[in-house]
Amino acid sequence: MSQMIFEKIHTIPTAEELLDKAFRRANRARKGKTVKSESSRRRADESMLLTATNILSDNLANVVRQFPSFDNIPEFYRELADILVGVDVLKTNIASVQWAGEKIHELGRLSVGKMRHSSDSSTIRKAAYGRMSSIVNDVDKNLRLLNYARNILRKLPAVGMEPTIVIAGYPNVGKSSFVAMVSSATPEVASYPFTTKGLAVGHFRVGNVRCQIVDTPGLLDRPLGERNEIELQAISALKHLGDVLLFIVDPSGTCGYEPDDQMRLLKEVREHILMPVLVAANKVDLLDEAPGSGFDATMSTLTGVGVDEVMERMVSMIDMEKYNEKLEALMELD
Ligand SMILES: Nc1nc2c(ncn2[C@@H]2O[C@H](COP(=O)(O)OP(=O)(O)OP(=O)(O)O)[C@@H](O)[C@H]2O)c(=O)[nH]1
Ligand SMILES: [Mg+2]
Repeated sequence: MSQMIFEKIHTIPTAEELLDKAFRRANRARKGKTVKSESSRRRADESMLLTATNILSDNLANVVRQFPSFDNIPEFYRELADILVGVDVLKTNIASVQWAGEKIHELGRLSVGKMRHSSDSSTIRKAAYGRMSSIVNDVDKNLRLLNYARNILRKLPAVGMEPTIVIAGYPNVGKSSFVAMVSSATPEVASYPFTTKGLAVGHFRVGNVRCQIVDTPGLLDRPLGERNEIELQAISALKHLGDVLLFIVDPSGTCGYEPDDQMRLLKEVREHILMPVLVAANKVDLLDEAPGSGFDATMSTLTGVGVDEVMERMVSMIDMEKYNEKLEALMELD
């Protein structure tokens, strides 16, 4: 039960590619037709123009159709699309492409009508070709932007409706290491901050229940307005996805940040979310003594010590009753 609404958007052609394709097909439509008499010449021009018109308007309409209506998609995906590209930007560019497709359709229809009352169908066809080319060239920038957006949006993970653990914490504390250890996901792990730049979803099973775990980018303790695009994705996941949150702290400080700063972030996060939180101190393999107070669990995502216990506690914290209510609410939306 997981789907990703941007996954099926195909590569979006440039103006040049569209025009090449349309005029190539149009030329092919002429082949085989004799051009001896005026009426047969007109038929050839008509068939060329109709072919070019259809290819262009169908392809442009198809670009538009592939994008979901941004007003009707899950909040989580709308927010991500807004962070990564801008929903208004997307809508404006889609509208331009739609307009171009309709304009070309109309132009083709009118020009074919004109041909029927003219002795010079070829001039009419060439004039129509010229105007179509300029309409398509005008939306080249829109097509390119939509293709750029498509390449970004299709990388978003599919998020299912399964019970969900979201991981959060400062950069470099071991979030991805934890996710890699307990689930099917293989996130990138590295010894520098902001390694994780987007969201990743892994799966695991508890008995016969399938759950998912969401790895998020690191968050710094700072005002919302100063957060970068990478952090905003993490916040979006916190707001919309989790049934329970694992907040990882690195009390060793090898992540490059003070434990006090990390604890301040925890406080801020708690103020903004409703789900239960488990606070785990990580990298205990580096500590000589117990990691101080404020932690519900300790672990090392390097050696594996304590990881199973953290996982068991997280799963037991998922309020299945609440989860089922959420699921029912989502079903009703469909
Ligand atoms: N000693 C020790 N190192 C660890 C442990 N867990 C993770 N690390 C190391 O800490 C660094 C950061 O780990 P990641 O899992 O990439 O951390 P992250 O929180 O996902 O980082 P960002 O994605 O950048 O926010 C890596 O070099 C890991 O090998 C641990 O328990 N002990
Ligand atoms: Mg990471």
